[in-house]
Amino acid sequence: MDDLGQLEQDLLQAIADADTAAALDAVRVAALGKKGSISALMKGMGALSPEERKEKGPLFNQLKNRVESAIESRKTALETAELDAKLAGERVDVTLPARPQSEGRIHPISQTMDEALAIFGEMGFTVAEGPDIEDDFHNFTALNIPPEHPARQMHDTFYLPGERDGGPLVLRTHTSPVQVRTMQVQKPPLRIIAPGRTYRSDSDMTHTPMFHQVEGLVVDKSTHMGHLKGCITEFCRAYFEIADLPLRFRPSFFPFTEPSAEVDIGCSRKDGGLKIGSGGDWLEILGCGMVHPKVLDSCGIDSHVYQGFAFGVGVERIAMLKYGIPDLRTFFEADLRWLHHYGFAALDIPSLVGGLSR
Ligand code: 2NL
Repeated sequence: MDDLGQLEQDLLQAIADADTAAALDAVRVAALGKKGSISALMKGMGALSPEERKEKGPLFNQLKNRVESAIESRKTALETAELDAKLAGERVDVTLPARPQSEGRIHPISQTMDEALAIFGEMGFTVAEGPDIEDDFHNFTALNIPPEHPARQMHDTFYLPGERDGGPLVLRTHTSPVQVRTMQVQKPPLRIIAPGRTYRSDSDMTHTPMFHQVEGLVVDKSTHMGHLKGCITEFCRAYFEIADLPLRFRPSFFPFTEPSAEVDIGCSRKDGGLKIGSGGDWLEILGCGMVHPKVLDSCGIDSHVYQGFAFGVGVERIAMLKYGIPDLRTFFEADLRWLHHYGFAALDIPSLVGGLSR
């Protein structure tokens, strides 16, 4: 083999042996760089005779072209191999189980309020809201609970520093003041529901200092007790999901309604257990009545033209009954294990959330 053939063979072997981009570049520099072996051949042409130049020139050029294209294809091969190795290392294993996602829960109080609001919403009620900090007038006086009235003591009120309109500030003891405010600014017909937090200075097995109420108010020219009974009956049957749930309206007393009633639903009590529905036993679940004419007048509604009914439901109580929560105080202990057990999924669409795990 002549020198040129030997040089080509050595270079092609070196190119094939180069296993990194850097090693290949070193071969390129050694052959085609300023001081490279092929560059030296090219430079040496000047010293040749015209005949020799005519013979060797094309050979040198062909050698140079073959080496260049060998380097180019080796470079492509190395880049492809490098990318393949990188992709193999980064491969996503689609068979791995998904990482667990922590999922929040709807608190049973929120769930129960949402359900109640949905039912009253269907009946045409709109939601009204008001401040937790109230004044004496809206919480008591407008509701026919004058100063020194025993109901003020009954309500175990939290009083706050400061006063408004000559009376003390209080944490509202019921959501009725929301309805008072609505009557002051809207003219009948009214059909509102007032959900929210309420406060009484009372704490034992069956009382927490903060609790929730959903109150309702309907005022129109000819609203009567039949409307009250129909509305409450509809609500109880829809909420407890028992179409023939028995109801009983018992005479009672509230300063803000006349007549007043307490409502019992049918249930059965057997060996410590309680089942809502028919069964001959009764369970008190809410209070209601026809709005006292004095309350309408205090709120700027002419009691000679308008009459109405109102009701108040304890949210904790109806939540405990429907969802079998035995202890009132657990609602507000912020125990995540409790919330996981008694809470509700925000998006209860099994096909989209949680997959086969639920
Ligand atoms: C109960 C009793 C009740 C009302 C709330 C009310 C509101 C206005 C006027 C008249 Cl603005 N009444 N609310 C009426 C009767 C009963 O709640 O035991 N709730 C847990």
